[in-house]
Amino acid sequence: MAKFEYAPAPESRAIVDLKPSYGLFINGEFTDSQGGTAFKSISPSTEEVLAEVTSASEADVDRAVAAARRAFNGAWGRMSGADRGKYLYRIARILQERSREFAVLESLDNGKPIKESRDVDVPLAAAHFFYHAGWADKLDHASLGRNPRPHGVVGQVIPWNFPLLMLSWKIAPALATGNTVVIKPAETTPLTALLFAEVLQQADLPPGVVNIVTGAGTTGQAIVDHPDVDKLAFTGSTGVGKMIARSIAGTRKKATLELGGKAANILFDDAPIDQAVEGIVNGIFFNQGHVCCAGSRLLVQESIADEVDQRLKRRLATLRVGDPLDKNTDVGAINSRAQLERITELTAVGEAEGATRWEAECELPAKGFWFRPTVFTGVSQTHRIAQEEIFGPVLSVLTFRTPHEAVAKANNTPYGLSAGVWTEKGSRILWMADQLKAGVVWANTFNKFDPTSPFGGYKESGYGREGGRHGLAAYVTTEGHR
Ligand code: TAP
Repeated sequence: MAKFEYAPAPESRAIVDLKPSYGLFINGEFTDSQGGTAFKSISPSTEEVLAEVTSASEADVDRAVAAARRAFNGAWGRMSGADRGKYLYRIARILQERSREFAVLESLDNGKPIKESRDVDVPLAAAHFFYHAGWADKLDHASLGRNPRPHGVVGQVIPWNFPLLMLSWKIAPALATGNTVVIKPAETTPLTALLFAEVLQQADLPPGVVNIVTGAGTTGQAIVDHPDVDKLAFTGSTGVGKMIARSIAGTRKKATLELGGKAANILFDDAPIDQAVEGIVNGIFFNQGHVCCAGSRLLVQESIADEVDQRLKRRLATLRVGDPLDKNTDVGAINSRAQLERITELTAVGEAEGATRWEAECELPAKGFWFRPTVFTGVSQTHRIAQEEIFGPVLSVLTFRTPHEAVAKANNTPYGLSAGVWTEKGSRILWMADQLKAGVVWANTFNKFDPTSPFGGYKESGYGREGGRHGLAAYVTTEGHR
């Protein structure tokens, strides 16, 4: 098939005004660290240093928690829900006004294509603030229980795959319910969180309501271990989630954990195949596969396996991999060298274990961290690439004959975050959704997100829900549930 050539269509980065270095955002202002060190945030697509960022020390985390506590005991704690809502609306509108700036910065720091940061991450981040703004004065009517009240100071730790969006998932419900926040963005993607601090200043949010401390795992651990944090919200790997669960066991701290996944995207022989192929591509190659709910295992009914294989590979050959700021780019850079090494290692294991590897033919840029869209066929259930989260643009294909076999294979993983079902038959969709042990089941679509819809996992994918009324519930305590 002839491949169209595209002229480059780069988005200008002039809109982003990066400072050479950033402090910590504590009590409404940027401050220097007390005893912390500095680290560099680089662009994964060019390895260029974007800015120097502070690694917060335990003393810094302590200052941030103290500022959050003062704000909670002060004006914020006494504020009406209607007034809190006004701040959330203001933040949402400023995010919309500055959306291009956020999209460009997110693509620079994370490596994701601008069309994703522009059309998915930033609009959804604003939508989360709009949605939760609406709840702030209606909590008594949200069926959360009698007299819902905030926990107090909330500690939040987020990953690098959707930096601004995960920050919004965390901060918007916390503020709507009247809590105050100390949040740590991931080490490799701190820059949109620091730009968000400017939005908070612009919105005149009272000092200390949101504190942003940058750093690595030790900074996250300091938040988790701080005795004056009432609730924790974490998104990231199952390994770190388990450590957090262990370290708060026996304390009064509440926690929600949103961890990894190994979702099955299940394709029946009556499904519209071209539409399903788009859904498979979106399911695993969206955001370079750095998605906890990615459809990383394709379960395809045996009778159509060859046809799907051909159509899928033909479609993958048209994906454009490269400069994240180019508006034509479909697949951007892998977020870090460490993640690239993990993907490289696991895919080598896939070959060694006997699966057949196929890679899209494409030229990769000379600098930066890149990985070709990859498909493994002949995968069996025991292969590590069928069991472990690769968190990259790699699809493992398995086959099945009957719906029962599909369910058994789909559920045969320690995870349970999401799943997809492709079939024309409505009754089968309902039956499958009932059988699948997954927090979200998409039918004839994949990777759809909305702030009104609760998201979360079963088994090692964590506990608690984010989004919707269920997400609000995690941020309040009600009478009889202290
Ligand atoms: P994690 O290490 O779990 O990172 C998530 C967040 O936790 C980051 O902010 C991280 O800081 C912080 N953190 C690390 N150690 C901590 C500790 N002991 N206490 C408190 N916070 C801590 O994930 P990762 O290393 O970025 O990625 C590793 C694997 O996790 C990936 O390959 C992928 O499989 C999975 N992952 C899953 C998700 C989702 S959404 N489920 C997201 C990202 C990664 P640093 O950034 O500084 O390490």
